[in-house]
Amino acid sequence: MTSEHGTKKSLTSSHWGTYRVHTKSGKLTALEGFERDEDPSPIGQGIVDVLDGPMRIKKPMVRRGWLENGPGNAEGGRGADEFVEVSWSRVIRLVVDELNRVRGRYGNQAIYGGSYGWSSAGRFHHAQSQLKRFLNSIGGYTYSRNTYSYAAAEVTLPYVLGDFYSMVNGATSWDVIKEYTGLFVAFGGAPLRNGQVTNGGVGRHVQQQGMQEAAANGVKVVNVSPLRSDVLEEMNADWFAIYPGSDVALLLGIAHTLHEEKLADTGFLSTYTVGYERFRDYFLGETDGVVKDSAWAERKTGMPAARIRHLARDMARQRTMISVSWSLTRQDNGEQPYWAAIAVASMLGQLGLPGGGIGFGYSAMNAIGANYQGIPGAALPQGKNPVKSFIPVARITDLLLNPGAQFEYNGMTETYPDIKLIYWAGGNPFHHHQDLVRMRAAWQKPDTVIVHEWCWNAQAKHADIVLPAATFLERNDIASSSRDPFLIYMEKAVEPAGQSLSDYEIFSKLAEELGAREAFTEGRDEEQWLKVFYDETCEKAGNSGIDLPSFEDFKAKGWFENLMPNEPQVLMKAYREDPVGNALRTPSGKIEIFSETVAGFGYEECPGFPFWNEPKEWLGKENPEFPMHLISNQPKNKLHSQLDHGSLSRKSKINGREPVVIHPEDAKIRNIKQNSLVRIYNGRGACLCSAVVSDEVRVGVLQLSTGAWFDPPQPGVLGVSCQHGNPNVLTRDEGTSRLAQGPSALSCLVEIELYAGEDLALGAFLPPAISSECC
Ligand SMILES: Nc1nc2c(c(=O)[nH]1)N[C@H]1C(S)=C(S)[C@@H](COP(=O)(O)OP(=O)(O)OC[C@H]3O[C@@H](n4cnc5c(=O)[nH]c(N)nc54)[C@H](O)[C@@H]3O)O[C@H]1N2
Ligand SMILES: Nc1nc2c(c(=O)[nH]1)N[C@H]1C(S)=C(S)[C@@H](COP(=O)(O)OP(=O)(O)OC[C@H]3O[C@@H](n4cnc5c(=O)[nH]c(N)nc54)[C@H](O)[C@@H]3O)O[C@H]1N2
Ligand SMILES: [Mo]
Repeated sequence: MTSEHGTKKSLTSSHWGTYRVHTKSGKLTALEGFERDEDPSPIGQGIVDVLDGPMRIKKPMVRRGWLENGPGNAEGGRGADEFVEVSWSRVIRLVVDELNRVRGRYGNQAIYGGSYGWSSAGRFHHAQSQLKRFLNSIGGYTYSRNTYSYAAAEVTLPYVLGDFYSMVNGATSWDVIKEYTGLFVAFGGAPLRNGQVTNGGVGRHVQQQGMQEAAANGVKVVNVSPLRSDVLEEMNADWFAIYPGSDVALLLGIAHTLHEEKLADTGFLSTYTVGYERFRDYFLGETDGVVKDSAWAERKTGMPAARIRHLARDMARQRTMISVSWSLTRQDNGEQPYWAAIAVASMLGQLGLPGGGIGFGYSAMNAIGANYQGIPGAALPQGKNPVKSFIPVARITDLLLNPGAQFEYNGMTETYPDIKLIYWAGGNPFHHHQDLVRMRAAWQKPDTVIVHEWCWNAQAKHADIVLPAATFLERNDIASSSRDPFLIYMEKAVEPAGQSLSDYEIFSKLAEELGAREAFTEGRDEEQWLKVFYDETCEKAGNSGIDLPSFEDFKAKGWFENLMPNEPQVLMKAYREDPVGNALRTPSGKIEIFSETVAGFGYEECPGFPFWNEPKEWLGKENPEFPMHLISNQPKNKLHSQLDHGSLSRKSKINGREPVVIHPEDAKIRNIKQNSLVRIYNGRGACLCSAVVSDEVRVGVLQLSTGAWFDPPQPGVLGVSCQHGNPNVLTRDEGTSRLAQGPSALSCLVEIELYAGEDLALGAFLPPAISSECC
């Protein structure tokens, strides 16, 4: 946009939205919601005060212990030692020599490059892709599979519905729901706060409007969740505040009622599914002698049997959409809730009908339930990884602690390699991983940890070598994402702070020294890559009938909107219309309520049909020591840990600490008041938080968002593992089951008390001690 009074307003995009970037005299002053977005997210503004603030990493940094003693077990030095500023030429030499040493002595599989994380939007500067392309250009790395978001579903759904991603992205759109749906049953709710983001960028936010229109059209909503605020207030949801982790039991109780009352659609079941009998025999108790009727489900969920039966009848009586939030997968046996929901939706027989059936995570992101034809973007080719060793992504600590040990995953038995070097760019395991005390100890073991970061979060503080990365505001890129009508040119708004460089420039320098410059760069700079990306985008768009302007015109305007008419979207419509011609990609071509393949793996916790396992930690049994269930869900004011140090997130803290929501009854018996400083603890760790007393959580449940930067106190302080409120010092680090080995953070019991220990000064938003290299 044109300059006026020395200010400039270029366009940029982020996972949380598209913004006009205001700068004055080369400094960032504001991020303003994109004029074409009617519901922009406030998250963007959070970067303004920190882009060039004291937490910015402006020079290459090396941990003193590593610099002086060389590579090796850090023995507690990672996350404790001071850092030494070094020059780019020095640090490039150090990284190159270390990569060569590790590759030469142990082979490339000793490098862990799984590097999970969201990094930033922009097709080209996607940090994780950059890292993987770089590592592949020098012989590969041990990689990771699946996500933290919904690993259990990524592994299970291909067996049940033939595919996962098309089922998520193909969600029936809100415009169809508002017309056709009578009842919207939301397991885990449909939290608007999560709908602020989509990976890859958002040009137009649609969730709020979708939900408001559905509410205005009289769609009834049931919120099955421990948290009332998981559904927009104006949807007036009927709140089913079940015990966390008991959704499968509720679904079994519903299935049993549907069967008993002859409400199951037997025609649908026989035409479109296989294996229903196995599931039926199970809920009737014929397989294990336990009848899973509504009375049984009452004992498991804490919901009255009559309400469960009533819900089942309500679901059968009208067009019903079942939404299962992604959170249901991030728990012990997280493979089962989706499978059970698919089985119940099959019994209702409405899959493929407008407004009926199932949806995987409405409002988990802005894209779910949107009906735009996205503009298919280009992606950085990552090359070929000759290394075959991998882990299910959430097994990182096990990998570091148990080299040579075997693990089971998705019908396979694999071996953990011995990792000597961790290389991470664009993710934060000190945010995303569970049982951080255990992970922090394991993190000391490798010889070297290299991280690209732009701010001094816990991930940077726990590295040996920190390479200062430029942010999305400091480079040019192109953004597009699924189910969003916009293609955005992300114009560089300010110069990179200090000596920071884009991940691409960093890897280009390293590749040069390692003799891989051509393989990594193909002789292109940023501008040339963007042109290649744009040409590819034009070609793909052209195939879908979308005519893009020239690159120059696109850049000058900053955005392109796909104005093609939006087809109302109905999940599994094609399959319903022609189950033979449009067979699913399962062995039978049908919905597999029983999967022979999964049964063949022989995992007793996963017998091949939707199955109830009692979670290892939940409220359905007496827990005298740790009687509260901790829900660590997504934060409203940021994406994960990103911008926790920014103004918006810091405004939401109470006395500098992350708020934890506690029910008035639970607060009263512990003498906890509004804003009390509290300590949440279990056998794995403890964190300090500030209390918010509210009945928006069910009794027995605590809600503490993820995202507070991990802040371990000084050595010697007992009984506190994080003084700022990171829930991952409390969560379990165990796979969902042997099938998916996904994270199970949401199955977590704790106790909470008033904090009576010593006064602790927060360190999360202070940089580490830094000295310049001298003499
Ligand atoms: N207890 C609990 N834990 C959870 C979850 C939960 O529900 N409960 N949810 C899980 C889920 S679903 C997810 S997806 C994960 C998210 O975990 P992550 O994706 O790892 O979290 P982020 O904070 O988004 O990490 C992105 C990092 O990339 C950095 N970054 C941004 N842009 C760039 C760039 O251009 N270059 C480089 N080099 N770095 C950049 C940011 O500063 C940040 O440190 O957390 C998981 N953890
Ligand atoms: N603002 C913002 N938006 C985000 C993110 C973010 O960090 N910030 N992260 C993004 C990412 S990476 C992802 S994967 C998605 C995640 O999307 P989700 O997985 O849907 O998000 P959560 O907020 O973790 O969980 C939603 C709700 O599930 C409920 N819940 C938890 N356990 C149970 C249970 O056992 N049973 C039932 N019935 N309900 C339960 C909780 O009350 C919680 O509020 O969000 C995305 N959107
Ligand atoms: Mo996620």
